[in-house]
Amino acid sequence: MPDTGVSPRSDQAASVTTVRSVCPHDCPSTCALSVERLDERRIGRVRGWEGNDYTAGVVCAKVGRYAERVHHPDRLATPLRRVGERGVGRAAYVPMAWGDALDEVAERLTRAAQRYGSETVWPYFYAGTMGLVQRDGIERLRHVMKYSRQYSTICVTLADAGWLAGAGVRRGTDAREIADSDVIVVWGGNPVSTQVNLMSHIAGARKKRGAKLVVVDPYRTPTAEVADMHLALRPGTDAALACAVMHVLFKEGFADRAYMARYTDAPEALEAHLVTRDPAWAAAITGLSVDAIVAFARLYGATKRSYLRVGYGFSRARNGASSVHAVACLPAVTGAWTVRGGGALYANSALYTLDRTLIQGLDVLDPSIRQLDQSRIGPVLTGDRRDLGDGPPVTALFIQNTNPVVVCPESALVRDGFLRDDLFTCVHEQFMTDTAAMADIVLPATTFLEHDDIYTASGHTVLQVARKVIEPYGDARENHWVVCELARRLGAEHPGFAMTAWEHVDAMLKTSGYPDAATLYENGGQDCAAPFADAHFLNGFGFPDGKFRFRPDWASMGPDGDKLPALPDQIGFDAATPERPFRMVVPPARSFLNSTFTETPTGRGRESRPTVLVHPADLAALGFSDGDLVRLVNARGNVAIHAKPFEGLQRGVVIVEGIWHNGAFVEGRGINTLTTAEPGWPRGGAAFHDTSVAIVAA
Ligand SMILES: Nc1nc2c(c(=O)[nH]1)N[C@H]1C(S)=C(S)[C@@H](COP(=O)(O)OP(=O)(O)OC[C@H]3O[C@@H](n4cnc5c(=O)[nH]c(N)nc54)[C@H](O)[C@@H]3O)O[C@H]1N2
Ligand SMILES: Nc1nc2c(c(=O)[nH]1)N[C@H]1C(S)=C(S)[C@@H](COP(=O)(O)OP(=O)(O)OC[C@H]3O[C@@H](n4cnc5c(=O)[nH]c(N)nc54)[C@H](O)[C@@H]3O)O[C@H]1N2
Ligand code: SF4
Ligand SMILES: [Mo]
Repeated sequence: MPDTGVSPRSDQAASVTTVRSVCPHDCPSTCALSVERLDERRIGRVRGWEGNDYTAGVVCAKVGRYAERVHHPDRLATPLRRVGERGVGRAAYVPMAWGDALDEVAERLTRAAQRYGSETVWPYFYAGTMGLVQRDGIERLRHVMKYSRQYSTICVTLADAGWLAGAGVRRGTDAREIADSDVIVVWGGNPVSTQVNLMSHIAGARKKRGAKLVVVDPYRTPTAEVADMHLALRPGTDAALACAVMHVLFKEGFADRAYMARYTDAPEALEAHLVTRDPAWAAAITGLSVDAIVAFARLYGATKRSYLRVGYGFSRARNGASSVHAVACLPAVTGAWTVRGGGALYANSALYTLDRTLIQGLDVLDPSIRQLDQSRIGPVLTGDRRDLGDGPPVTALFIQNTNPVVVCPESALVRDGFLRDDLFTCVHEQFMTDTAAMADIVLPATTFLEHDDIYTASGHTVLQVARKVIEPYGDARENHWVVCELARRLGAEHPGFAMTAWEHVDAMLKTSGYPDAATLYENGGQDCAAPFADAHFLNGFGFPDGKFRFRPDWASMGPDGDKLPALPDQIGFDAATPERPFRMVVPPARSFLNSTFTETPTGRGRESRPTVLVHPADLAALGFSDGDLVRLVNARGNVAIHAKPFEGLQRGVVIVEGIWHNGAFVEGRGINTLTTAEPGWPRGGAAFHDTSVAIVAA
């Protein structure tokens, strides 16, 4: 019998039901949820839905406690008009009616476009919710109105480029096959913190077959802590490690030459190229020992049942695409792709063949309209001609689903831009974030529990839909409604503005050849997993000749393709210098999701305060002790932060976890003050972990 998605719970009052939903956050897990509905306005506990065999009943602690967020007393309840200074927060605003707020936003966008042309308006969004209707509907408004386009570079651009350079298509071995793996390598990812379900699949393989877990990460993350082998390399040196591992694979007979002859482009050239990339060479670059590199290569090479989980962390440097490509070559050398439990997964996004035309208004996209780089919002708003070209300045922003004042690099520039007197900003948000606090008009947004949507997943293979679980908080409205109401006032015409969110879900599913929305909901989603031979590329990789590329065509991928090596190799990055001797990595915090959950009491409580982890010997050499306030400095600015000794990293490397809001820092400047907005190679992408700093007294 199909699960209707709603069932009474026997151990609670009759009115308490559990309703299925989907976690909307920007996380590869896209968990299938089972939400306790206490009444039409309140939820209780959120659990993983057992009916999805990837989620398998597990969710992270922060979403388990979602009641804290959705019923938070600081949720935005009404539209607000700013009457005080920018950056102050709630005290600077007074409530206003929805109709007045939308009228005013529409009028300001129209006036800006009349003065400077439509490209002066920049609708700006990212992934607060990953639901396709609520996230991407802003694109439809943009394209109809010919507003400046957004090149979305903040997250996956570099990793995508690196993976696609070799494999040609974004899919890989199903994570459920980990049950049959003997070695699992988590490279540049921290699933204990950032995708907890993966850990339950890994735990299963360890228990069942004694599988070994290897983690490659510059510091001892919670995932590295539970691993059998942790390679704590210097940040940005992954390509050197991958090359040396391949050197050993070739030299010690672990390379599968028959596989390579059939499935790869240039095995002989690769082997010849790697002769000089031996473990001693890589040891000098990575800071790892020769023994550790050889031991890892032998462990990896000894079985074809090796599952490589490619994380995002090591792609977030200017050389990140070449690092990802080098690492992705490993299973193509050993032929791990040929067996169950073997191969690699970066993302499964190619499995969902959805027609997004109606939601995104792709039918009216005008490619001659300029495209601005999302991660370069600082330079864009401060008038950098590299970004604006000979086009007009950006004088109006309409923002949904993202918190750029906190999450974007070079945040001092971002802040300067938002403070411009001639800039009109409207932010649609759930909370008074640092970005909302810069807005002229703030609009209150629903959470995923208060609206309908459809969700793809990158870490698993199930396409899911979710319906509203409770009524919206206060006067909060969904993104889709706001986009349609603005369209009406702006005179934007498109059939997509006359449909409900659920109608969009249904229409997209039907035109894409999937079951309709109601059926998908009843069935708890649709598993889009590729057959074994496709998932393992036994029918070829994503190129016309079906061959994995050891020698990628970087030049065809973007304007900076010429900066990348012909065959996997270590190339330059923001190396430490005598003036800035520390390499800084700024990875996610376990209790936050980007800057989301920094508002919840347990999120904040668990993470305590912004902290820089420094090797004890470095801390002592600098003359500081545990808990001292220090200053991290580079050419982009400085950040005062408390220091903590930490042994789980190399000397010369420092870690600052979490995207704390700026006000959590003693001097109000957040960590992205120090990160660079220089685009990665070959086609952009934010390089958050590509930073060198000095540490001085605060
Ligand atoms: N709890 C929590 N979960 C999250 C998020 C969060 O903020 N908090 N963010 C979500 C988002 S948007 C994303 S994109 C994913 C990110 O998920 P992940 O795939 O985990 O990627 P990152 O978080 O960028 O980085 C993970 C690890 O990469 C390491 N790393 C940094 N530089 C290097 C390097 O040069 N080499 C190697 N080998 N490792 C390096 C970092 O130390 C970190 O431990 O997680 C999502 N899930
Ligand atoms: N230092 C450092 N900076 C980083 C990273 C890092 O690792 N280190 N990671 C980078 C990465 S990978 C990413 S993806 C970006 C993420 O950056 P963002 O996409 O900005 O992610 P969040 O900070 O979670 O902000 C999302 C906002 O959307 C709001 N929101 C959620 N749902 C809805 C909705 O339905 N409607 C509306 N209107 N709003 C909604 C939330 O309240 C939240 O404030 O950050 C990047 N910045
Ligand atoms: S692990 Fe990721 S997808 Fe799952 S509930 Fe937590 S944030 Fe959501
Ligand atoms: Mo991300």
